[in-house]
Amino acid sequence: MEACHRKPGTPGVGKTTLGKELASRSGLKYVNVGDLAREGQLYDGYDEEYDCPILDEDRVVDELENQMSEGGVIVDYHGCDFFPERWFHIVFVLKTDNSVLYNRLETRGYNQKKLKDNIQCEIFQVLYEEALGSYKEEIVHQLPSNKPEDLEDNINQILKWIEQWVKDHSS
Ligand code: DAT
Repeated sequence: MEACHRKPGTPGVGKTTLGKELASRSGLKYVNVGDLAREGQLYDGYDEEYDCPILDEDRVVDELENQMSEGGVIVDYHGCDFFPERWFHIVFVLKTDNSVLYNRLETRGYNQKKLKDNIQCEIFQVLYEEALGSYKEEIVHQLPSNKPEDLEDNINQILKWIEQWVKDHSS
């Protein structure tokens, strides 16, 4: 079950797949905020309409603060406006075509309302706008996530970026 983030998110675009694979190939740590919240019960009530617990954003931030200050963490979540801006050097928003996304979510057994809300969210690019509103425009990147080749391309592109970042920041 996914935690609600005030508004519907876009699960199923491939965040976890990309995040985990990237972590294993880069050596960075991977944190799944949904899992973290579930394990620590970092919730603040229950959303009856969306049929899922409501994320306690302040507690999530407190929980992550120490390791985020240390650095080298890949954070996987469908929202980003409640994280401190200083935590991130780069933000990726995955984009999946609606037809592809619909099939993935249907496979997960989402009900019609949840399907519709999630697809709608993708149509309006809510999360991309949220990222642009929360971080400097130049660090926010949209990546296609429709087919396995996209995954491979994205990983290679991000690995290159990490390598460059490390070079630029080593003295
Ligand atoms: P999310 O973490 O965003 O909810 P996921 O990583 O669990 O998404 O992926 C959802 C499903 O889509 C899963 O069955 C794996 C598949 N998938 C992920 N990235 C893909 C890609 N680039 N091409 C094809 N399928 C992909």
